[in-house]
Amino acid sequence: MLARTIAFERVCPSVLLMSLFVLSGCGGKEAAAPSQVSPSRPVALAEPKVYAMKGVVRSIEVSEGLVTIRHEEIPGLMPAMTMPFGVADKAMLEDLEPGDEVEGKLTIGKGSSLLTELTVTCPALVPTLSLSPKGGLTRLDSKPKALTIGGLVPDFAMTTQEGKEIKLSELRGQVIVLTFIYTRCPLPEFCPLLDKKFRELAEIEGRSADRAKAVRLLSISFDPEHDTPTILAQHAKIQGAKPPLWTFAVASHDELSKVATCLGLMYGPTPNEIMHNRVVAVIAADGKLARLITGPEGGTWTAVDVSKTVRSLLPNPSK
Ligand SMILES: [Cu+2]
Repeated sequence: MLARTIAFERVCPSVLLMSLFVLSGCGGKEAAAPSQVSPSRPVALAEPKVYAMKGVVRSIEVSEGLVTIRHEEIPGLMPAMTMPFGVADKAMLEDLEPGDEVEGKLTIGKGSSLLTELTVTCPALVPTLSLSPKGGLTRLDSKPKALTIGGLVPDFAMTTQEGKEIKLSELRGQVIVLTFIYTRCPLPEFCPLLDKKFRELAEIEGRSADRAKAVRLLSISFDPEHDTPTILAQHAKIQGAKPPLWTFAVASHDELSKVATCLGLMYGPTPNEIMHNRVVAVIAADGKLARLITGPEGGTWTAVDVSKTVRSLLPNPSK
């Protein structure tokens, strides 16, 4: 696997060409879900011992010299978990991004532990690079501006699982929870996980008829070459999705480009799959962005929590 020690923003063009290959290795490799975050607990050993560590960066505190990593099992030391690590050289943290897959050496000595030789093996999908729907990466001139909370979500057209052409703006009046998926996704932590969370959300929102009418869950496919309305309808049935509360739809790449950048969505094909990140947007009844879930939170958000956001946007929040 290629190593990266500089941020994507500063990647040279030749590295850009290789990046799609690098990205194709990302996705389903995160360590088993940790149930808790525990502080770094040094183990007293007579002689310092060095362990190889692999994981995904969750957060970085450069001034503290700390990086929180959801790491895989470290044989002989500890099971997979999320925990902060101290680093010898704070400069090592400056170019890290949450979501970066990393490798390093963990030295456990007398009453201390230290992370060294930290390298990025697979960069996080950060929105300074755009994955072209036709394949390959396009470098954007500047980091695209994500829509700020309260900004109007740009309109775009899509076709529902019933084959009906609709525009996002036609759904004004309802609180919309929108995500992007493709039905062939092989990575359990990506589209199948988003489907599962939407299923839970649909179950919560569907408990009262009034609430179900006021809310629309939209799973939009970015794979129009495969995800026809018929395939979406089959997929919806498997998911137990009952439109209109939970509707599947598909949009063309041109239409998706109207919202992808401002919602931080990136997707693009590799030989075996479509690489993409996870984005969930909660849109208020007036069409304005109320909440945007991207980055690592794209995989950790809960239906109960998003449902609270939805409830806060309804005219009668007690419903
Ligand atoms: Cu996927």
